[in-house]
Amino acid sequence: MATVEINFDGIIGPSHNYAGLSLGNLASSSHAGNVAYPRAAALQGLAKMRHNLALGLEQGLLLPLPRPNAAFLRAVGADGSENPRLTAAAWSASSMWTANAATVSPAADTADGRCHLTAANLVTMPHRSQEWPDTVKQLRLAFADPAHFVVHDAVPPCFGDEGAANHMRMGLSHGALGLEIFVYGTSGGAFPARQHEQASRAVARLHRLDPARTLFVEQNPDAIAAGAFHNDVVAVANERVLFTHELAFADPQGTYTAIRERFPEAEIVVVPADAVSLADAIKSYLFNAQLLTLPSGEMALVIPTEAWEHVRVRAWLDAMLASNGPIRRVLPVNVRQSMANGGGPACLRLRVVADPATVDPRFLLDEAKASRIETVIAARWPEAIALAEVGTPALAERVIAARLALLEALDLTDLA
Ligand code: SUG
Repeated sequence: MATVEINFDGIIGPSHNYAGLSLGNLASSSHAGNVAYPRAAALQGLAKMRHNLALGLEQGLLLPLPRPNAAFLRAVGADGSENPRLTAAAWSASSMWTANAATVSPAADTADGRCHLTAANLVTMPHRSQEWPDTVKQLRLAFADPAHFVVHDAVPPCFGDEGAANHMRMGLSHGALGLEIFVYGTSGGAFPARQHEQASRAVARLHRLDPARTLFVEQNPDAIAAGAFHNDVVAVANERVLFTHELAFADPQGTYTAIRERFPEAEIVVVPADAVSLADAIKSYLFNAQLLTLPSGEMALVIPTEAWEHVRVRAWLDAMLASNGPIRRVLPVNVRQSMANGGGPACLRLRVVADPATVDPRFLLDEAKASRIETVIAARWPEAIALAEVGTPALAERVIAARLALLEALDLTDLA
């Protein structure tokens, strides 16, 4: 099979909860302390994967990381009872947001003609900073073929790196030479700027990208301050199209010009702030969408139902669909459990351009496997988790056994 885009969604783990761990992520803070529904959450995520499969697209999966993370608790000298936030960090199911697992450069862009993946260190948030060693282990299994893939360790923790959430790629097609756009933050007012410019530059060097086809762009500090803790909350690109909020970048016109100079075929769809304010964009997650090329060649935007139901966002989408723009379809999906932690459809997936035959088939999804996963989730994932239960031995036992049952069902006990 030819090179295609494969979206690898993170299966939402059995310890999914609302601990409010992410300063600057307004949904995370505002839902802190709510009861979470891990089973419903994982089934919503699975339904999104099936939705994309049914569109005729290649779909991959990544497994939840081991939680509670005993190694993390040991490393901070805690047994899990002293500090509720440390306990919650060790229990977080945040690896579901695989857009933060790594940055990916397809083979067409790299000097050695292999697809490069660099795990993200996620150092800004303690609960996320512990993900990368297990992420690397998983990526090295999924993308083990050295003729086609290189998996790099995370860049040093002095430079925060949040992976593909701050990386966009444009090109005539997925398999063609692309323009890679890295978006970094310098300040975000009261909120942290999570992506360091030097992390982006290190990843570009490690991936052996052509400097003439690489751009480094500053995120608008006002966007971070308004709650766009990752660039993918305010912009998304796919092939020829960049779909962006007017206030996404520190220098919007300079950014568009730089893109057009390097990629004249670029079509930039800008949503003006007077139609959809930054606050509306962040609340609805309009841009945290999967902009997909369907087998017909048409582009579709997979958005959260929150965006579809938002009056001003809906008005803008209706006008866009009525115009002759490059995005021809809008497809709402329900990922409400993830959304309440600030993770929309785009956060839940890592895009990899590759020939599926070169990927470990255990990480590729089809209907039969989706049914197997569904059975395990329905039987083993806790129905509800209240924050007070996080850290308890009974729940730990349940969460560990649930993940193990999934690994067994997928023949992936190498990750146990
Ligand atoms: O890192 N939320 C995640 C959401 C990640 C979204 N990803 C992208 N935009 N690509 C984060 O802030 C919340 C956890 C909690 O509050 O319990 C959390 O980690």
